[in-house]
Amino acid sequence: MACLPFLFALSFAEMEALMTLTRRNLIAMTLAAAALPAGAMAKARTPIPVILYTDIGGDVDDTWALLTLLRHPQLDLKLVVTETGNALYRCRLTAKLLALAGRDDVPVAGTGDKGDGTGPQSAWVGDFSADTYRGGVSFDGVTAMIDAVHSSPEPVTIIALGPVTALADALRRTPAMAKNARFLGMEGSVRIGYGGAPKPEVEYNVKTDPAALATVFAAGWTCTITPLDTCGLMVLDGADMQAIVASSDPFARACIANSQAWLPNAPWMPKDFDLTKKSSTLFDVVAVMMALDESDLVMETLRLSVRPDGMTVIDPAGRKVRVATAWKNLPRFKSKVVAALTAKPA
Ligand SMILES: [Ca+2]
Repeated sequence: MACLPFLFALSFAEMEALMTLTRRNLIAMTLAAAALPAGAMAKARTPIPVILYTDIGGDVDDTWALLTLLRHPQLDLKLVVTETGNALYRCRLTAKLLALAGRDDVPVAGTGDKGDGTGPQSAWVGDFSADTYRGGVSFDGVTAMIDAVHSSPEPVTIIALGPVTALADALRRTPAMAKNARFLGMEGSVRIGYGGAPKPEVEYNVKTDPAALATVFAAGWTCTITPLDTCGLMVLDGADMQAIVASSDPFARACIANSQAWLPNAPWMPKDFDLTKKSSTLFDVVAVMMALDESDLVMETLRLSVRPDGMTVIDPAGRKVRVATAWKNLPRFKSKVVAALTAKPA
């Protein structure tokens, strides 16, 4: 308020000039902040406790998402829980990525069938053993998740990157966990389908277990999603992809190496798909980044219901969900992801 007499003394033109200068300063400050390494940004914020809940090892985007998360220390990763069975393989992959990132303190827990330890990214996982992983690998992810939420002094953000069967099990077993957590998921399709298709369609994570997402939506916590409307458009190409391909950063190298291991085992991908020019769709990276930064997205609060066929529909009888329905600035979002994955440690 002390500046008011000074402002009243200014002419309209002078006021306008001052506001232009202030806008420029704000833009400069924003750009400077965006250019800061993740570590420097972390000092400005209190870390957010996070559980990553993922079907990593099926599509490769979960791998990109985990590595993106690990480049943001403002997200304090407490636990990774794998979903949709084949738990030994998914846990070995997760543990190897965490070890690569120097985060082998993070426990990893599988759910569903243990499987034989192999899957689409096995060529990258190699002979990495879950037995010697320092943070520990276990196979009761439901209990691990409940315990991690209950023991956290701060509310936990559960970032869900796959079908939510085990998360729904956890909620049914311990409904009170919703009081100390929020849900942030890559789930559904509201107005746009895969690859920007002009109509919504059934999305894989929801289709796999629609009742589970209905249970998650029925819980007493905040629900936020990136549906296909936004995450389905997240593909790196052009200069963005070249920056990843050319980088010697171990995170960027791991993204490329895992994509190369995975591609021959992803029959839905085009046979001539060229990973030197374009990434696969990085759906899950959007959910991870939203835990910190929604500034590049249009957020709407919509009442949504989950239909038994897996459609997520706007419905006056549905529950309120915060939905990333469109992009404000997808190029800027992509550049943030590229910066995170190519930021060589100082
Ligand atoms: Ca996923």
